[in-house]
Amino acid sequence: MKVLFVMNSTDKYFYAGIASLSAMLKKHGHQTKLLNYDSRFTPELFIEEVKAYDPGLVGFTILSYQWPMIQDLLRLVKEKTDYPTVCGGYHVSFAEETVILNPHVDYICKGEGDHALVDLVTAMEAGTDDTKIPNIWKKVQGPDGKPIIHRNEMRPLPLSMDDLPDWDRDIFPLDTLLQTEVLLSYIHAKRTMPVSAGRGCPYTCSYCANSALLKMYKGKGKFVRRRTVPRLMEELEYLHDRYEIDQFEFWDEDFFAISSSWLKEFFTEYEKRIPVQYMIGARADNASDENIKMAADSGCYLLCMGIEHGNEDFRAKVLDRRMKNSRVERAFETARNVGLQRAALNIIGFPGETPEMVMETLELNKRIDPDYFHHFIYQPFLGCDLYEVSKELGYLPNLRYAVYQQPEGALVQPTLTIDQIRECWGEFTAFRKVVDERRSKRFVKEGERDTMRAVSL
Ligand code: B12
Repeated sequence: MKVLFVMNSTDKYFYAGIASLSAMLKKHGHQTKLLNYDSRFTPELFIEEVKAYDPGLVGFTILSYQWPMIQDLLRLVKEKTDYPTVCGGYHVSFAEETVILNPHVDYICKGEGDHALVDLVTAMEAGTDDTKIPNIWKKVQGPDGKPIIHRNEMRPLPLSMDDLPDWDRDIFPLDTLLQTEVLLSYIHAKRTMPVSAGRGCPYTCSYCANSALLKMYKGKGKFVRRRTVPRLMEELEYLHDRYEIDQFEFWDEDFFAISSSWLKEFFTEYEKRIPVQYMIGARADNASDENIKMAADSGCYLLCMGIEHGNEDFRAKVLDRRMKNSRVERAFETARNVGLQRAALNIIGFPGETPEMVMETLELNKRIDPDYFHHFIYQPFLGCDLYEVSKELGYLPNLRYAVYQQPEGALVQPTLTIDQIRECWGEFTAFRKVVDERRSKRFVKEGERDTMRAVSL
């Protein structure tokens, strides 16, 4: 069957979810295509391209902030064509009832869709029963005109990550993107390829979808999974040769949150076999001196660490993120000493925060003196514990789109007004300029170009 994926992203053109699903469908003999509804499109052109492909199924991937736009696209597809529609992605997993009740949605996929989508497409093609596929919900019209929804159980998580095929990168206009240097979370002047060593994170930070995913998959198998090192190396070698890339960007939540034997094997093999540098993200409390040093020796050039908040107590109690500031400072210092560049990620505007507490975050960042400094406005996402807290307190902003880089997108709360956030935001932005300038000067001094400019995440 021909499956057409639709996404709506104006910033990121590569989607791990679509890359995984497309690879799996192709492995099972199906064809895929992707339309990213960006500024190139008009509704007319979009429908023209949908019809030209003539798919058996149109699949939408949805992050929460994309849902308003995706609803417009779903309506277009249903008003202008007869193609069945299926929705998946983070928003769908946590707002499943809302999405399936949308009149233009036929199926949804809850959670990981690799096997579920193949099962659905196989059943649709064979004309067999598609109402009992685990992870898939189907909506049909009842005799009284009211919708009947077949809500199915979650299937166990795939046992081995090695059984899943490598991401399908060819579904994305990758060459163009590599050449125009606009990819991923940074603008790189180098050809950079996103990769993933596995899936899942063991932590339950209250602002992240992960806590909700852990609950959703409870009893369904191991959530934190890694590919075996030989299998991962095979893919890295292949990608390096095939796309002539200069560096890898790992998208794992916390690269160090895995057994030390896996890490040691990875670092040893990477150093031996992969001739280009790479970047990773990790929690500071897992970034031990030993891990940082091994990573640097093997070719890691950038370590991104989420600090999120400078007040240790608030970070532990409200964000459910228990780590000492001394640990954070140590990780940044060790990383600098072994020659790694260090990125710090921070969030402003949590429920119950005050301007003084926001400034504690800035103070901590000044102490650790990062090479890249990012700050975002807290966005409450459905499914996360902190969304529920913000909702109960009546703080949810009345916004159609998530705005994580504008103070106006913040929670509406008495302890931290939008005006106060604006002031803090100004100070954070001023610090970011200092960090950027310092980094650029250092690169010039070292005879290198500052090849990477951080953009929005
Ligand atoms: C890696 C990552 C990124 C990467 C790349 C994301 C990408 N485009 O692929 C970068 C750093 C670029 C990034 C950016 C952002 N991210 Co991000 N990111 C993640 C992270 C850590 C892992 C995501 C991932 O790769 N998962 C693995 C893939 C394979 O899984 P998947 O995408 O869910 O796809 C599976 C299923 O969902 C399903 N599925 C997905 N689509 C479809 C479609 C169909 C038809 C079907 C049937 C099934 C299906 O099947 C897939 C395969 O099993 C998560 C956090 C987490 N704990 O998971 C946040 C997360 C996804 N990010 C999030 C957000 C909000 C953002 C940003 C807006 C920035 C920000 N402020 O956080 C930007 C948006 C950029 C964009 N347009 O993508 C939120 C989304 C919350 C929500 N409810 O929408 C998350 C959950 C973090 C959080 N705050 O909780 N992110």
